[in-house]
Amino acid sequence: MLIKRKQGWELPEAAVTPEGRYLQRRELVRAMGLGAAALALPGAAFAQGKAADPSAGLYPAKRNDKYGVPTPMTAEKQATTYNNFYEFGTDKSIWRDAQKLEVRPWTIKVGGMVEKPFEIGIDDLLAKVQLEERVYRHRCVETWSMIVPWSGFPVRSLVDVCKPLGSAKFIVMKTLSKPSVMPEQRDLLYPWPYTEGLAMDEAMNDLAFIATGLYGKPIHKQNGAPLRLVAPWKYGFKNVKSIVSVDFTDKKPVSFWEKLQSSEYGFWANVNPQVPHPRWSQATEKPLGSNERIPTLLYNGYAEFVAGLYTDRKAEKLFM
Ligand SMILES: Nc1nc2c(c(=O)[nH]1)N[C@H]1C(S)=C(S)[C@@H](COP(=O)(O)O)O[C@H]1N2
Ligand SMILES: [Mo]
Repeated sequence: MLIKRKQGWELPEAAVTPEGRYLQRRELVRAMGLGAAALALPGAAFAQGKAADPSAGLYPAKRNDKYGVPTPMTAEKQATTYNNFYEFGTDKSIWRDAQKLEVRPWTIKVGGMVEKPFEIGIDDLLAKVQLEERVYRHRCVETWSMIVPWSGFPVRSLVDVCKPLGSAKFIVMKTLSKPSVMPEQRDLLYPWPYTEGLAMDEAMNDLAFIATGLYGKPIHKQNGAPLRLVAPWKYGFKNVKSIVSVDFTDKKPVSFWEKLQSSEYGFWANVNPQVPHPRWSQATEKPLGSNERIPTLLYNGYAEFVAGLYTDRKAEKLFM
């Protein structure tokens, strides 16, 4: 069921902006002599860092607990200050630098094997889908893990908006290319832009999710604003951040890490504690903020929902 909800920018401004900032902005706008007309352009003001996220009013979304609510939840501070986002740097402390990413305006280009290629703005996309919150496990191939509340919508809803041809077999998503803001993109040893994909039956599985929010708010830039993939039964690197293109194809795509090092990272990348990485064991993991390692679960604990996707793919390297 599709429900047209009010966009952030349709709400009275005071409802989405902390009062202090609301007043400040009014003063600022008045000082600039722009008056009421400028107040009607929160998207532009947001792009200049002067307004709340225009989608802020959509969060928090109602929680869907159909796939469980794993515990303990990782602290927001941990999940938003320990990140992998190589475009901004190869260590885990890129969160400050990632604030330079401008997430409005933000356009997603849809192409490949679709009825008709098109572009859609993030806020128009948000108006077409039903947002919900899901608490998912996340398991990085490096063996750290977390449990966080994403808000967003099933990948299937994105597919419905895109209208792929029946002959499409894979969905491919790419991160923004913008070396002026993402300095590591100048390092040509990496196959930028960051690219990931899912087989269509994986994409249509209800567990596959597009996150646009985190901890009941618009998703943080360091976590992949304004939209990122979340496939919780796979290693974290599948979860491509800050998506600007969605393509459909009948050829298996080669993803970023696979292109870089195919002996260590593959396309399927399903979590399996019994299949070690060539350089380390995958048997256990360290939750962010904890000092103890815990056992890693097959398909990261989601086998009952996704194992069936792979019964006819036994010949493939499903776990790397
Ligand atoms: N564009 C892009 N997406 C990315 C990455 C990246 O470096 N660039 N890192 C991946 C990896 S390895 C992980 S574990 C997760 C980390 O997500 P988080 O920082 O929100 O925890 O993002 C994934 N998506
Ligand atoms: Mo990762």
